[in-house]
This record gives sequence, C-alpha cells and structure tokens, in this order.
Amino acid sequence: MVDKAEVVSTQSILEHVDSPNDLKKLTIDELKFLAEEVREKIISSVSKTGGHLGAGLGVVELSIAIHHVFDTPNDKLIWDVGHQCYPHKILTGRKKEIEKVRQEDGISGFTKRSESKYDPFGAGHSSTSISAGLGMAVARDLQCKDNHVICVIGDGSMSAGMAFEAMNNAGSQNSRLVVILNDNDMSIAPPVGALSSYLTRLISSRPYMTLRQMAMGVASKFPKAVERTAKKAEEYARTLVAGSGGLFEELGFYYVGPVDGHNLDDLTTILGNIKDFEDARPILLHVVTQKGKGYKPAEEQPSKYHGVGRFDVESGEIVTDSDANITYTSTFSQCLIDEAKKDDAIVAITAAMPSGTGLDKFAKEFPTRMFDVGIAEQHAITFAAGLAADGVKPFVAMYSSFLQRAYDQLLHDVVLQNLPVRFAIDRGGFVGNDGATHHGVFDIALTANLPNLVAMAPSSQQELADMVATAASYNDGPSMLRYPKGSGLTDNLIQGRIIEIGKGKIISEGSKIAVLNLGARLPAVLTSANELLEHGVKLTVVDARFIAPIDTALIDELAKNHEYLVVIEEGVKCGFGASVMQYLSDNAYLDSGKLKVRCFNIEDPFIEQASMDRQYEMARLDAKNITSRILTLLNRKKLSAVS
Ligand SMILES: Cc1ncc(C[n+]2csc(CCOP(=O)(O)OP(=O)(O)O)c2C)c(N)n1
Repeated sequence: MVDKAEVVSTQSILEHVDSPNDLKKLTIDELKFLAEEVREKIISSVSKTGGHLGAGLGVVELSIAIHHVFDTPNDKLIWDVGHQCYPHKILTGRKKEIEKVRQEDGISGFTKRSESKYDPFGAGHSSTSISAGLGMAVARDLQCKDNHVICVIGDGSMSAGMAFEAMNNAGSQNSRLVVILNDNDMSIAPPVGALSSYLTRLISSRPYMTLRQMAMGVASKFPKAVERTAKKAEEYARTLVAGSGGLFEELGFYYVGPVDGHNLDDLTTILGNIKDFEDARPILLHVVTQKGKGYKPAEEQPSKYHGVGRFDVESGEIVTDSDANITYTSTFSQCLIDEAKKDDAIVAITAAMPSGTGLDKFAKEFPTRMFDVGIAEQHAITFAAGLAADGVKPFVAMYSSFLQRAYDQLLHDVVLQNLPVRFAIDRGGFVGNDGATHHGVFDIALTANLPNLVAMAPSSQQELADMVATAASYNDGPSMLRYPKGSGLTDNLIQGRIIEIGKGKIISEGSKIAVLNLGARLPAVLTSANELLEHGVKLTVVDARFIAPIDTALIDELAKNHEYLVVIEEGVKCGFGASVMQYLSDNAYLDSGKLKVRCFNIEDPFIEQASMDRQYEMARLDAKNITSRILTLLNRKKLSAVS
C-alpha cells in the first residue's frame, strides 16, 4: 500500500467525510485509508459501548464502495438485520453519534427509518432485505422513477425462508434490483445447511472475478448487448455463474462473482458496472468477506465478537458482569441437560442461536440430539411438530421476539394439533440495548389465549428449573417457558421439581390489596411490598406462574378477600391481565363494584435502547413506580397504621 502522506494532505480523511457525497471526491487510495480510519472508529466506539462488532468490521470496504459508487439516499441501500451498519452510519453523517451507539441517549444499533434518510428500511430481525428491496424497486417502477435499490444480505440470513420467497418473487418480477450477498462463511455461529455448502463450493470452484472480466463490464455486456447479440450476452451471463446448478440463476438472477469484498479497486469497478446495468432483472453480486476483518481477536473468534460487551482494545478482553454465568439462559441450559440425561427422547432445536439460547452446552453433551436449523424459526417449529408427532420430545429454544415470526407454525402446526412440543422462549420482556426490535413483550398476549398450550413464566431461576422439569414431564400437549434476559433470584438453586399445572403460589398474605404477579418482575414487587409496609399497606403477593391455564381457584380467593387486585406482567396489554379480567367479568366479580382491578403492564412496547433497568423504569414497572402507583390507587400518600 502507498504511504498515506503521499496520498493525502490531511491527517484524517474521516474528519472530512460528513456524507456520502464527500466520498465521491476521493481516490481509491484515499478510500483505502478511510477504511482504516472507519475500522479504528468502530473498534474504539464498540469497546466503550458494547455492540455488534464483527459484522461491521467485515463490510467496511463494501460500505465505502457502495456509497462511493451509488447515489444514496436517492438510491436505496438496505442492510439485512442491520447489525453490520456501523460503517454505514459513520459514512452517513453519524460518526459522532456512533460513539453512543445502543445507549439511552444515543443512536440505534440497527438501521432505523426515523433516524436517518440514509436508512430507507428499519431492521433487527433477519432476512427481510430482499422483500423490502423488491417492494421499493416495484414502487420505483410504478412511479416511473430511476433510482437503484441495493440490498446487502449475509450468507446466514440468506438461508431463511423469507429470503428465498423474495428471490423467487424477484426472479419473475422484471424489476431492476441489486442484491449483494455478503458471504463471510459465518452466521453468529458457523453457518449450517445445504446453502452454506453450496456457497463454499461456489467460491472454491472458481477464482475471484478478474479485473479484465470487470472491465468488460456487466452492464456493457448485458443491457445493450442483450438487444444486439442476445445469445452472446446470455452465454456471458452463464460464464459468470460458477459451480454446477447455478442456483441464483435458476431463480432468475444474474449472478456476478465471487468478488473479494475487501478489495476496493475491484468493488468500485464491479459496482460501477452494476450501476450501469439497465436490464429489468435482479442481479446478485457475490462478495466474499471476513467477519471481524482488521481486529485480530474478532477475526480469530468471530462468534465471540459477533456481539460484545465493553472490551479492552489491546487485549480483546470482554468486560462481563460478575453474575454473567448464572443467567436464566444458563439455568435453562443446565436443567435441560439434566432432564435429557434421564430421558433419551429429549432433543433440542435452535434457529441459528446456539450460544444465545445456551444450547451450545447441550450440543456438547448430546451432539446427535441437537439441531441447529439455521435462521429458520418457522421451520424450527414445524420440524419440532413433526418430531413430536412421532414420539420425540423436542425443546425449541428461541428468543421471544423471533417467535413472533413463527406464530402460525406455533398455532396451526403445534397448538391446533395438540402436539407436545416444548418452547423455551428466552429474552421475554425488555432486552436493553438492542432496543425495540428485540423486546420480547408480545409473547404473553400472543399465547395467553391459545387453547391446549400450557404457558409458564418463572419468577426466579429456581422456578425456571422447576418449569423445565415440568415441561419435560408434561406430554399431553404443547408447553412453553418464557423467561427474561439476565439473572434473578438465584439463591440455592436446586434441581428442578415438577409443579402442578395451572397452580399459582402465594408468597405473602396481606389484606385489602393483592398483587398477582406474572414472571420476573417479582423481585421488584417484593421490594415494593416492603416499601409499602412503611406506608401502612400490607400486600398479598402471589406468583401467578402460569400464563395459561390461569389459576381460577386462586383468583376466586383473591377476588373474595380483597378490595383491590393489581395484575403485573412484563408484556403488552391484552395479555395475562386481560385473561384475569375476562375471568372476573365472566364470573360476575366486577358487577357490584366492590373489587377494583388494575393491570400494570407495558404500555409502550417500542421503548428505545437503554439499560433494562431504565426501560422498566420508563414502563413504570420498577419497584419505586409500583409503590407509587399502588399508593395512588389506594388514595394513600401518608404513613398510617398497617391495614
Ligand atoms: C429472525 C431472526 N433470527 C435470528 C436473529 C439473530 N441474528 C442476528 S445476526 C444473525 C446472524 C446473521 O448472519 P449473516 O447474515 O451471515 O451476517 P453476519 O453477522 O455473518 O455478517 C442472527 C442469527 C435475527 N436477527 N433475526
């Protein structure tokens, strides 16, 4: 590489880049130095805030090349998942803001329409980019506009059904669309499945595109030549399709590649050619990159540095919380291993999240009983339904927010047929810095009214252990455990004990006012109960344990013996509280007006990135707010005798 001093007169190129327009003026050598600075900026920022590291480092050159060649924001650039968008944010006027990425007063860690005109589509969940891009391409055509639409999707995200549904549609839509497949041969974990093997064969069966091939030009060969010498152009297109089968070509795409995704000379040349491509057809550019590129620890351990907490740049050491090893996730993982040791029929399924769900440990113990199906939540659930239909006991572990994608599979394939699939739904409630796209706040409302489903929400890690044992033993239909991120009430964790289906638990008995709490807000409720004692209020506190079926006998008791009933849950309205209200209303408890009922739940499910504690505070579900809301309800502001 040439010496920086010979190329640039300024110490920092990035300092002078405030928008993609500033990239247009830079030479390729200057762009290369810019890439170094962007990398440094990402590493130093993420080391202080935590966040997604490896994916962004892998697309620094690609981000620069796209913004150098295309005319964003007029040309629409869509990043799949959005976790790799840090270089894009730095280049599109957010280089200062990146220092507060994922912080309460900072910017999102994903692309977001409300954040910037350079983010034409918000993301967080994977494999949506081609569908959204095709929509924008067709909208452009309908409105006779002439902008480009570029989607960048990783090889992991490409494995999802939705990406294939979109390609299937795009291939027959006659719309100009650029899909860039960013192939780093990694998902969060190593990628799985036949597509991954196909891509590996594709890359190894031919060298990177040569500059000569690029100079010949995709555009000059296709659109004009198509008219003149259609056959020749078609042949040329075929020579660009490597390996046998030409999967992408069969789906109706022009395939171009593979291209070295870190070589700015090549990237800018080929993207320039693609920009001139006029044919009303989708084109797939296959770029090969390295996840974590430019930061040794992330290159060497791409899974570990996919998403990180704060870390020391020199050593790469990640700062972990002291109790990080005993989370709800690790309790689930350990208890499932314990159950699987006793019962050979138990298997585990993840949709590309072995470490996030704790199933990586299960895989070590039982390699043949663990299935990573790729980013394919819908398939994961129906696959589990098939297993359960033939005598196997599947535990499907996934994050609450990703379960949303597979609601029909849950309902139609499992619940309707009453198949004993066990769901371990992690990250229920607020999730902190990932923000609104990743909160698990809809699951209670989505499952509370499903017949057949036994749905549990532990208030502590011991309760979770008990519920894993209960789900393992319950074979009469589907069951679900739903638990939060992080840890809570872990004292003296003992092996799981089977609990009675549909039975809640009285924690403390008071009078006049009862709190029926569902899930992991219980520690906050108990703190509040103590605070309220000082105000002369003694709460009855009940751990509901079950989203469904609800404990009607217990609710009868609470309704008969109290004037006030407060239902607390870490989910949106129309969830567990609504089930309780429905029961009370159906059974005439509300007719006389003697019983006053309130539901404290999540009013704004789209609270932005912040710490989990702050999010619960904003939702008024922290101890302090629970106390003051109960005092307001009782119209009690001052200390008085315990009632
Ligand atoms: C529907 C859905 N499931 C799971 C995830 C969690 N997730 C985030 S990034 C990622 C891996 C993506 O791999 P790839 O597309 O290859 O991108 P890379 O990180 O390798 O650049 C996964 C599984 C998600 N965001 N959305």
